[in-house]
Amino acid sequence: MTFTQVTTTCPYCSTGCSLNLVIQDGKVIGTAPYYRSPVNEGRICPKGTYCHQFIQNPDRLKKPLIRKGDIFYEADWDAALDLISRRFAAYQPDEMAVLTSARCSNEDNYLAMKFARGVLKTRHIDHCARICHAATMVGLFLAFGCSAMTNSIPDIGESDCIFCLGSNTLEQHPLIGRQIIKARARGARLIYADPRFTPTAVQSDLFIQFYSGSDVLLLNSIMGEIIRNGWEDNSFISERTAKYESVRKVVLQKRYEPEIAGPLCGVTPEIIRTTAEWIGNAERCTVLYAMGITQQTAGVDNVRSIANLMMLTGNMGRPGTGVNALRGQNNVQGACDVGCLPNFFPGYGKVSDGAAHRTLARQWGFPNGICEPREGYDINTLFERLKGNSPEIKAMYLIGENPVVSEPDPAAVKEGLSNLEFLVVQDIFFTETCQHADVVLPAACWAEKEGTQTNTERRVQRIRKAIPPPGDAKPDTEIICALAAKMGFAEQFTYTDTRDIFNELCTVIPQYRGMTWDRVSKPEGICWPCPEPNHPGTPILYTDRFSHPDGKGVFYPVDWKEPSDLPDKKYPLRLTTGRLIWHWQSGTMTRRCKNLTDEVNEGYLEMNPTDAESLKVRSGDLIKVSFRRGSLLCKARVVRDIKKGTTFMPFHFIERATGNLPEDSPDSLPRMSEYKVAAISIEKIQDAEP
Ligand SMILES: Nc1nc2c(c(=O)[nH]1)N[C@H]1C(S)=C(S)[C@@H](COP(=O)(O)OP(=O)(O)OC[C@H]3O[C@@H](n4cnc5c(=O)[nH]c(N)nc54)[C@H](O)[C@@H]3O)O[C@H]1N2
Ligand SMILES: Nc1nc2c(c(=O)[nH]1)N[C@H]1C(S)=C(S)[C@@H](COP(=O)(O)OP(=O)(O)OC[C@H]3O[C@@H](n4cnc5c(=O)[nH]c(N)nc54)[C@H](O)[C@@H]3O)O[C@H]1N2
Ligand code: SF4
Ligand SMILES: [Mo]
Repeated sequence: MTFTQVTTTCPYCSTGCSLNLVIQDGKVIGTAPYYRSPVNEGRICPKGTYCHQFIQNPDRLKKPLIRKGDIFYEADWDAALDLISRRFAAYQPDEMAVLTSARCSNEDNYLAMKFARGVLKTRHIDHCARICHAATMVGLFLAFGCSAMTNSIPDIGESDCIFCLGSNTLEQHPLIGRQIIKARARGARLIYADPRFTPTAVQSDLFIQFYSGSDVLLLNSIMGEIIRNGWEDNSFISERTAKYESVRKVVLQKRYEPEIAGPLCGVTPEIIRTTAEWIGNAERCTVLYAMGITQQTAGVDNVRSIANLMMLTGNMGRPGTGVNALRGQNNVQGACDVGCLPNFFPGYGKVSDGAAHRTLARQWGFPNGICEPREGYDINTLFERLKGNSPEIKAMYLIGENPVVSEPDPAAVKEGLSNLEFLVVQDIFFTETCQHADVVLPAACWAEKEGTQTNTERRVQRIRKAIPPPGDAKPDTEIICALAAKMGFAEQFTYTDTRDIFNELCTVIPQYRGMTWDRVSKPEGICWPCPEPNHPGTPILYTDRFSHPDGKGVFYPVDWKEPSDLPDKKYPLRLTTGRLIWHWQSGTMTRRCKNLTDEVNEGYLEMNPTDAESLKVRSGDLIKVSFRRGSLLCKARVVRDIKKGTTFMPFHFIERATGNLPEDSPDSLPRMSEYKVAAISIEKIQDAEP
């Protein structure tokens, strides 16, 4: 019996662990540790361990499908691509939109972006970063001039004080969680703020169990305490930052004193004082945050408050410090870097900047130019523009996203998709979103193609082909090149191999310019910025200057505002939604992995025993959860780990889709959706089965 092993990067979270796929007789039969990556040093979490199980699932899409009436018929590639090219050619650029995928490689996303802006010439391109870290992109750009995670994963283990809020790191980024454990073993402290007592809370030295939506209140109160005690870093503030006074004034207001702010957050004043003391006196403090911070109306405010706190205490630009906005999907960082955003070109050149536009147009050499130099619509605006009788957007090319499950208002998404005159969906499975398509294209999955992806710490790493794709499925890059060729742009889309695409994207992304395929193929990859061929990469940002032209970090005063959908008499409880360690997003992959579905395979609502008792609900009872915009049925799970008044639902299960959340935030800057704070009511429908 002979086995071979192929080293690759895990397809799930942005930690980007390396692992080996074990192959026998042309099939991937398991995973094995690969010890040489500094990211995970051979360890992987349950999703990584069983990541091979969905690859060979019989449900994989194997042929292009074309809809006639209500039925999808199998077609060959030529017929499918002919149809798509004819249909796309009939629309004006502004009538088309492309959604790309944080699941896909840099090369896939780069080509999808080049196709959108160069072939379709549309401005409308976006992907799920919008509903994930858009608040970070806006907030950290304003504060530091760049929105990326500041330090590296191994660096977190060097911290003395880790302040983790709105990130359930041990479940959602388990191998970053390992760095927390490493740091604690060295004597570091973990302060953890979350409405739920999660597995990350179990590790904490101080647990701040506060109300969802009160982050700015908490952060301002902590900063006020730090300043009152003289724990701020005055030399850092004066040498490296601007506009401090405005923040000082805001956080010293009476309303942020621990005695007043504490009870409003749902914690004691002592907890706030201790937090301030630990952060204010730590030699090296780092912040880890994720969706608990960004997926709120106040997302940008939350992010800017965190930046304020870290500048206030001089915890930037050194080992063990920084603002570490943990990205979500395996390649959401890369999809942003290569320009799959309505406002940025590759490398974050502004779309509306004439010079950036001219440079890209020249580099690509499309004879009839590229999209106009104007921002396109983000994903939320797109779905809005799809409403009604004569929607503005008429055709869409949707690659590797499942918005019917992942957007906050599934009914509106379904309506929008069915309003399209022409929808192409490219996926590895026939998803809930595919049901609305006119053409479905079968893509190869990550184990069936070569490429690179960029993890949360900006580390560009390789994925490698282990087996061929099933049936007629093809890598996303090949599909896009074939379609571009059909539409008359073969010249701009001819590449010898994936390496050739990578070489091109390195020439248009300044931060990647010094990278080569061989360099990123090494076990440690390379963290951007890597501007020149001999540059070693940059694991820590802002060591001597921030990315603003004057090199300064910018403070910004933030006052606390209440979340948009607060509980009232009719909807007395708060709902927050999120994830479980066992499952991935809309579940297309992990719900096809037996070892993971054996753990959990059904949605539920977690509630506190006191709330449950007053509603006469017990674990296992069927309940009706009502939102302002709709309702759903699910089972209750009564757990002590959640704060009274707050409930939690995982969003992985379509049958229990957590949609009907409040619409996107009125804060028009990042257009994030309010996934973390919604008001609900609960009604018992049926007793648990005995
Ligand atoms: N297993 C698994 N891992 C994943 C994913 C997955 O689907 N499954 N998805 C990936 C993706 S795309 C992302 S973006 C990341 C997300 O990673 P996380 O952000 O860590 O995950 P969430 O469960 O969405 O939310 C984190 C925590 O925020 C808390 N929270 C809720 N409301 C508030 C609030 O108002 N304030 C604060 N401070 N906290 C609050 C929740 O209780 C929850 O524990 O995970 C990535 N990793
Ligand atoms: N209620 C609630 N909803 C949420 C969130 C929440 O916390 N609560 N979080 C939000 C966040 S942070 C995110 S990031 C979004 C995620 O939203 P989505 O991106 O829509 O979620 P996924 O399920 O990861 O969808 C990815 C799709 O890509 C397909 N795919 C996988 N590999 C490939 C490939 O190689 N090629 C192609 N073409 N397709 C592939 C998968 O089968 C799947 O259908 O969800 C958001 N929705
Ligand atoms: S921590 Fe993330 S990248 Fe690492 S094995 Fe688990 S899911 Fe994969
Ligand atoms: Mo995400």
